[in-house]
Amino acid sequence: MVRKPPADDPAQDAPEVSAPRHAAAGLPAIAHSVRHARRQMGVARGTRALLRVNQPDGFDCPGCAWPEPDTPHVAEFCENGAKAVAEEATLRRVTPAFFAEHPVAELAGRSGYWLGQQGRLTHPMYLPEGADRYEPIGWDEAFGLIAQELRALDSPDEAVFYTSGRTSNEAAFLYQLFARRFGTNNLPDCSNMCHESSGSALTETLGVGKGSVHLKDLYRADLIIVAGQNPGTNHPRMLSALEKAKAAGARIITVNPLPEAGMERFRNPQTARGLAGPGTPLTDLFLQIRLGGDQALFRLLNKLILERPDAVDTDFVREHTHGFEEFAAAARSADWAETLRATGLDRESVERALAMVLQARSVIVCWAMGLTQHKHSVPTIKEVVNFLLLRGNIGRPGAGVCPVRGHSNVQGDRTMGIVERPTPALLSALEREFGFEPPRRHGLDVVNSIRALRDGAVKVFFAMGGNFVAASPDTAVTEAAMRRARLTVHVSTKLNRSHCVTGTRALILPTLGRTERDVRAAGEQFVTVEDSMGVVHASRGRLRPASDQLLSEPAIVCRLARRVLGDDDVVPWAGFERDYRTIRASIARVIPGFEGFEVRVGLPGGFTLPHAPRDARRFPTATGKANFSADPVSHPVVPEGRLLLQTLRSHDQYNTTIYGLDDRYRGITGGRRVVLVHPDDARALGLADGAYADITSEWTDGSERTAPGFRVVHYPTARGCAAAYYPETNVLVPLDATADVSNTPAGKSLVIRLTPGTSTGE
Ligand SMILES: Nc1nc2c(c(=O)[nH]1)N[C@H]1C(S)=C(S)[C@@H](COP(=O)(O)OP(=O)(O)OC[C@H]3O[C@@H](n4cnc5c(=O)[nH]c(N)nc54)[C@H](O)[C@@H]3O)O[C@H]1N2
Ligand SMILES: Nc1nc2c(c(=O)[nH]1)N[C@H]1C(S)=C(S)[C@@H](COP(=O)(O)OP(=O)(O)OC[C@H]3O[C@@H](n4cnc5c(=O)[nH]c(N)nc54)[C@H](O)[C@@H]3O)O[C@H]1N2
Ligand SMILES: [Mo]
Repeated sequence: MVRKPPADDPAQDAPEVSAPRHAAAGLPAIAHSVRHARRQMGVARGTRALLRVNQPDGFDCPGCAWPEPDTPHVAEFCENGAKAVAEEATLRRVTPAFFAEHPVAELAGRSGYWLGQQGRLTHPMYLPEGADRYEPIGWDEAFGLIAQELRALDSPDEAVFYTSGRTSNEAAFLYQLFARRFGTNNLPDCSNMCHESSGSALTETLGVGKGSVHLKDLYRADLIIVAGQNPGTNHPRMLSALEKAKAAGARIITVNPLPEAGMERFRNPQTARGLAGPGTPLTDLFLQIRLGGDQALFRLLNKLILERPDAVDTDFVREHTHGFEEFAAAARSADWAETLRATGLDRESVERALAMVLQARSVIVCWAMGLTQHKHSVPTIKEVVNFLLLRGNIGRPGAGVCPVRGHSNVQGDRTMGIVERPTPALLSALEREFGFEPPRRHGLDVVNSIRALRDGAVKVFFAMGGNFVAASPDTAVTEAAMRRARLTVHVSTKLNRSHCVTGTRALILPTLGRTERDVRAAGEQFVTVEDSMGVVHASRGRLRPASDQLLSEPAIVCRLARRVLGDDDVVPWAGFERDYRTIRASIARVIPGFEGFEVRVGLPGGFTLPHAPRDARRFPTATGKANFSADPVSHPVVPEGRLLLQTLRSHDQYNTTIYGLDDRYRGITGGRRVVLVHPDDARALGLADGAYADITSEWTDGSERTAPGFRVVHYPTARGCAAAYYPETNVLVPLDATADVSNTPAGKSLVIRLTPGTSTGE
């Protein structure tokens, strides 16, 4: 059962529901930004903070990874960027007195929302063995304790080092260096739960696991397909780019089980027309697909393209690709009836989509979690690549793959070597630069780290940011696994659930956020980040730090490394901590594409990393060509009386950080325990709008998991599909329910049944 939270914890199970909206942003978005900023930061700090977001001399928005335009608007942020900044730059504080007042067991009974609302962490805190609450600890003592536990391990592989995607390039580079110098590749990161499927599919087919388009390509595209993504909430500045693309003549197809307001109509708050007028309609064709139907859809489109010989870019296919015949044979056998069943679409919509595809010279496909978090996500994304290769839509202006990344520096962290299966080239470069032999054994990703913790094979868990316990699948299993660790350490800005579900001993190490001034021995420092389109630029914190006890992430890694490895280590940790230019000098020698880093990052707008398929139609794959694939088509099979559930974000959260209880565009306020179901499906199950239901997921091994007390909302989602918010629904996602190849938790296609229940508050 879900325990009713204490009375001063905002109730999350009394949602009120109104009709979904049909447009995003506009004046209400500005009003919400200002309200959040004032509530958390006050007027002066709030204004100062927001005017520095995404400006050349300011900091990179800690929200999403969408790129900045070359000439940013004075207010180059969005409602949700403003909330991300307010959340970090808040004036509220979690001090040692707070921890003295609240035992860990009590904090564990709190909602994630309440924990986050308490404010910024100010002091290093320690939970000794058997103690019931955290107590303050000095930095030196904290590092000493971690060093002692790490040295006591039988093997370096008994430690894991998790990263969330807000970490700067500099911190990420040092962190992977420390893990490898210590002796392990156990570097799971949030990407394992996010775009890993994209990375796997793109590396195999194109040779580079990243997107191949720039902002200017979007403005040049004839057709943009946005599949499995809700930019109105999660990448709001993308709507400005789509608006600009439309003004230049692009058409947009949206593929989604939900009609998301942001893709319907956009009221650009930076223009008068957007503020006062009706806004710009974005979607020209809405394909309301069933969850997990995308591979079947793209396979059928590919068959239809193949049926028109002049529609295929035969020169491109001949010169640049491999595996065409096998792919074409598979695609030709695609079946209309089967595809319509898998997708829930009608024949006319598919034909309209095809007509738009055939009319478009250049096509871009954008996607996010709706494509990456299914069992068959990797073959799905490979089918998208087939679709683009067929008409030569890779490596020319206005065309390409555009996986839209989540965390603001998740792509940069990977580039810096945060990866559990490093390439031999990376390891050799590290060896050349620092003169030690990095471990070659592959390490653990997120799901395998949980298994290893569960089995007692990992004893120290260290997190550079994030909220591992709440973000990971199978909450009960993950929490039990975490409690088996000897030591859990979190480098964090804000209090979260991972601080309350700990190993035998636990540490919280408070750190500077993106918005804050970072002064080291050599003076004020800046850091760098890489956006979703491979552009690297500087980020300079401008605000006074939340406490004078905070250390930057690079400083934390350097001091820990010195404690563990000694002051005479081959890596110049002390120098790195003093002056981040020395870190960048090493990055320039180790990571391809970073030559001349210090100079180029000083250029306006930074610099773009090389991308062989985009720049030169060169494909560094195993075959040396772009690879077509011929995977079998699959889609989730749902037994009678069951639904497919996706776990997704509300408009008022950042992953596990809950900003508020207002999922404005979907018309849901005052609560988060809701399940959106098509009215006809709900009625067939005997569930009226406003009824309460328990959600039970059914897994192939016969096991079941239940989350009780969700208000049923009749909602215009695709038939047979349902939606509910993450992280509350992570209790329903089995640890073993992962995507093939990428091992990403399959949180977007759970077979569930709904049974009448009661509100958990009752
Ligand atoms: N404000 C805010 N911004 C964020 C985040 C946040 O939590 N809040 N999170 C950040 C992170 S880490 C990430 S990864 C991104 C996430 O960005 P999104 O991927 O946009 O986030 P989700 O809420 O998971 O939404 C998934 C979308 O895909 C659709 N979808 C689900 N399953 C399918 C399917 O099978 N097929 C198709 N075609 N569509 C499907 C859903 O209806 C929904 O519109 O956003 C980043 N930005
Ligand atoms: N069921 C389900 N599960 C999912 C998803 C889903 O769609 N459905 N989405 C998955 C995805 S895409 C992702 S990316 C993961 C997210 O997983 P994580 O990245 O682990 O989770 P976040 O909620 O983003 O982490 C928030 C915490 O990060 C810390 N933090 C914030 N800024 C900083 C900083 O600058 N430095 C440091 N050191 N700490 C900071 C704060 O303490 C805050 O509490 O969740 C995944 N889990
Ligand atoms: Mo993500």
